[in-house]
Amino acid sequence: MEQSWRWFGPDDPITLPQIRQAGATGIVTALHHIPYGVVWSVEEIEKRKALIAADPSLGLRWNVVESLPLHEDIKLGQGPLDQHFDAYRQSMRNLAACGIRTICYNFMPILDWTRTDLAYPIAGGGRALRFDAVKFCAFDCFMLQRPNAEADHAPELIAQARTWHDAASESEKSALLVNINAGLPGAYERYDIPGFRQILDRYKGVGQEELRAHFARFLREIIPLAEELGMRFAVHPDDPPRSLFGLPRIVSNGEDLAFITGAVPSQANGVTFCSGSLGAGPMNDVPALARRFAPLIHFAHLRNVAKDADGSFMEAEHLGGDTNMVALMQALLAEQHRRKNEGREDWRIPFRPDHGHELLEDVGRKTHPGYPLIGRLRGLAELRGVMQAVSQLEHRPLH
Ligand code: DNO
Repeated sequence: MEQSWRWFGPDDPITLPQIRQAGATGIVTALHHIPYGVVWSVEEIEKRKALIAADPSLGLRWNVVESLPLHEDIKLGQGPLDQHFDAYRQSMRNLAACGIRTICYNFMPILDWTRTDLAYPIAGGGRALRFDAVKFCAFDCFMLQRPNAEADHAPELIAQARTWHDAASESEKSALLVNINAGLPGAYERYDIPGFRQILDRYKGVGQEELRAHFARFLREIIPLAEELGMRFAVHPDDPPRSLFGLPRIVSNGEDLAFITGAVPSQANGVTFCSGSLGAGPMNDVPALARRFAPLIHFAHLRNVAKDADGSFMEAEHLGGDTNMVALMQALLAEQHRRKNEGREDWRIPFRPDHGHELLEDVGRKTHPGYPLIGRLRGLAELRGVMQAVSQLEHRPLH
């Protein structure tokens, strides 16, 4: 397994030497300054690559793109689609020309990962990300006032949400809006309430069937070229894996992954196995999903969540929470073993500690929500321990 780390580029307050000290050698990054839909030029890609490799003593390399984002039109199935697909394919050619071949992307409509709290206090003074079903319901029903929103939430939740909303100050409400928007790195698109209503309006008529059809079209447009270029595409699951704002979500469970990987069957059409996103769904047995889709796992995000009965969840310690991380690691190392025995050169699965609690000096530092230094360093260290133990006990190759 290739120990990797998400780096947001030169503006990230976490430096490359710090990442090396955390023990990672793979750098997962993206050209966040380029707006969605615009081609990534060879020059821009080379610039980022050179930055990562500038100090050879660090031994870092750009191993995964996260993400090569899709223009919203592609998800909506509207607008100048041919132009968008051409631009996307050109970025793919340019990345392959620079030797970067593993690409993470998602197919979540409008919002990427969604939380209601970005700094929820944990014991001892640290902070964590949290999704609170009551606050989310309050936002949907009483702040956004989405028509028929009540139909999508349990009556007990709506009652609690009303109480929260009636008691909340203006600043608590605006913080909630900011938090719900926070999962959009990169193009930094942010919506206010009218903006939200407008973009939701554009999705009228796009249900699960339509969104799946748009996804299948995207795959037909890009997977043949990915095969030609020797690239591995890896879709990131929905986070959380449930419908939000009445929008369909189609990368949430085993059935969804089977549809996607079956739509254009190919080694190039694979999965980013995000244990935290999948783990937030009560229907998902995370290690079983890893075993089921193992040959198509091109990249792994490892983290854990602790779920509540009402649909809320907390981001837990990497080895805490509801997912058995040892069983998951066993599945990933077994898959690596299989790849190595096949004689594949690319047998190592890149993974990164996903998210992390803000711990110690992390608190108050302006890092991206979920991406502090010490919390992730701790997560990676714990995962490395599990990896070592499983590989020794089961005689699996490590790296
Ligand atoms: C959250 C991340 C996601 C991921 C995208 C991939 O922390 O894992 O934002 O980068 O969904 O496209």
